[in-house]
Amino acid sequence: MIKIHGVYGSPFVRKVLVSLDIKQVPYELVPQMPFARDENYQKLNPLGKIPTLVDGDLTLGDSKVICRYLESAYPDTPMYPADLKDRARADWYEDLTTGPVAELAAGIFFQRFMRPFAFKQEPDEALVAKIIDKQLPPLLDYLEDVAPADGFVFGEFSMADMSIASPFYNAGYAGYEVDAGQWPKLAGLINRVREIPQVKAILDKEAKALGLS
Ligand SMILES: N[C@@H](CCC(=O)N[C@@H](CS)C(=O)NCC(=O)O)C(=O)O
Repeated sequence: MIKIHGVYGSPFVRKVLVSLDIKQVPYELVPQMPFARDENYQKLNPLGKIPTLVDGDLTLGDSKVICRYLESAYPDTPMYPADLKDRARADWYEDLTTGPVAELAAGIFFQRFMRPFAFKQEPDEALVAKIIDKQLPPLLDYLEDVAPADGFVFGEFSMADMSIASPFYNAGYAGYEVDAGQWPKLAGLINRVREIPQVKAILDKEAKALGLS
């Protein structure tokens, strides 16, 4: 059975688990905290980051690479659009949002959620303000152009929607919501993705894991 090393609450693990659930592929979630500097885990993933997939003799350590492998291995319920250019667009949106957008959202989550609750430290509000006021808005403007007024980016729900929405659930745990007045289509998309049954199920599990419900 496929093993996913990680924990509920990571925006990157979330994408992978949703993809597996939508494709109805059984898996085992092997608990692995991020930032653990665990030597055994670093043998699986030298970056020490979560998630890591282990499928027999295959070990992969990045959510984008894992999701693309799952798409090739289990194509019957697609998570990426079939059209060549749309597929390239989906890859780009996934790279953008799993990279720079997720890093900024993770900054808010880390400062306002992890520091006070996990490390008993004060958040660096100056850093949070810089992210919210300066660094995120140009990316949100771009995503506002990508997001549809209704439905999903490529019609059917796909990894593009999941990748765009995922970092904002973490920022949400830290009290940050995309301003629906300024970025209405993006805010609407994030809410619609939350209602996908497999996404909702994972979000419910992580709310329990994070002590939020
Ligand atoms: N590009 C990676 C990012 C993974 C990532 O940054 N995961 C975080 C947890 S949410 C992590 O493990 N951080 C620990 C670290 O940076 O050492 C992916 O998409 O899987």
